[in-house]
Amino acid sequence: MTDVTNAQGSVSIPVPAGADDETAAAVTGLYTDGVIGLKSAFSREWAARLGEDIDIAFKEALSRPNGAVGRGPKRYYVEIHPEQLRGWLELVDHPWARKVSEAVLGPDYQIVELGFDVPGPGAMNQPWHRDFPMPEETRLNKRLTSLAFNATAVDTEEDMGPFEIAPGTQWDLPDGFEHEMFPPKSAYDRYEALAVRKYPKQGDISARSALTIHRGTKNQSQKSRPVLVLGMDAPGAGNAEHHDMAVTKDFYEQLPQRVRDHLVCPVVDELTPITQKHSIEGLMMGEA
Ligand SMILES: O=C(O)CCC(=O)C(=O)O
Ligand SMILES: [Fe+2]
Repeated sequence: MTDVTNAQGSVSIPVPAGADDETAAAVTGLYTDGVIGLKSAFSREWAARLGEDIDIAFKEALSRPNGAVGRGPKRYYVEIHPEQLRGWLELVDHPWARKVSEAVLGPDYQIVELGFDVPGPGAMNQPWHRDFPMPEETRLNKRLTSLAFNATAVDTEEDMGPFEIAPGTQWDLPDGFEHEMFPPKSAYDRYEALAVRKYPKQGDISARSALTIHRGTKNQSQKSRPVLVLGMDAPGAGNAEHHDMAVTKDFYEQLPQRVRDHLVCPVVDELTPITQKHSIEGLMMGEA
């Protein structure tokens, strides 16, 4: 194991024994920067289809009470079921996604969340944040217990309010953080100095620790920038209980066993549209 030293001390990088170069680079990237990417993981057509499916799910969610949660002005988050995306199986079964999940979270990693963010025209800078409080296993033992994969539905352009992330800050202790997720304004200079803006294109995917401090920035264009979020947990990480994802029996039966092995959600006769719970993020980022 190699060690990396950062503001919080030393963190050893748990590259699994016998890992190939791609896996070693991925684990190293997630333990150092806290974010990694794979260009052209899918075709542009795949991403365009993702955009169409998000569009349908977004309209459906906006049509009912609490179908979408506001995460700041003109910015929404919607949680959906796997069957609402034609490309879900290809995404969770992508060799890179499988490899990265297994190397960081172990062979029994769990698929726990599916949703999308839609920052629309007029969306503002979000407060710098992590998506949930740092778990004890991360604080005490410097181990990541979850990952968020992102897939953009559109090519990201400068005026669309790109996603911004501060590499290395997944290890930041939540000193003075509101709700253990939102660093104090006095720390913003540091995050801004570290910040990297991401410009993924259709077909690109990324993986990050949701603890790495990040924000969506101000969308000055007339276009929205829909992005898919796929959440993976190590067993026991506890994020599944915050989500309502489910699959139907028919859908489940058609999945390869290697995908079923990572599904911990209920298998049901009929899907219920997901109602978004009132979240601290919604509150802190300003209701839309
Ligand atoms: O704008 C993005 O890409 C991410 C938004 C985000 O981080 C959030 O809503 O938690
Ligand atoms: Fe976030």
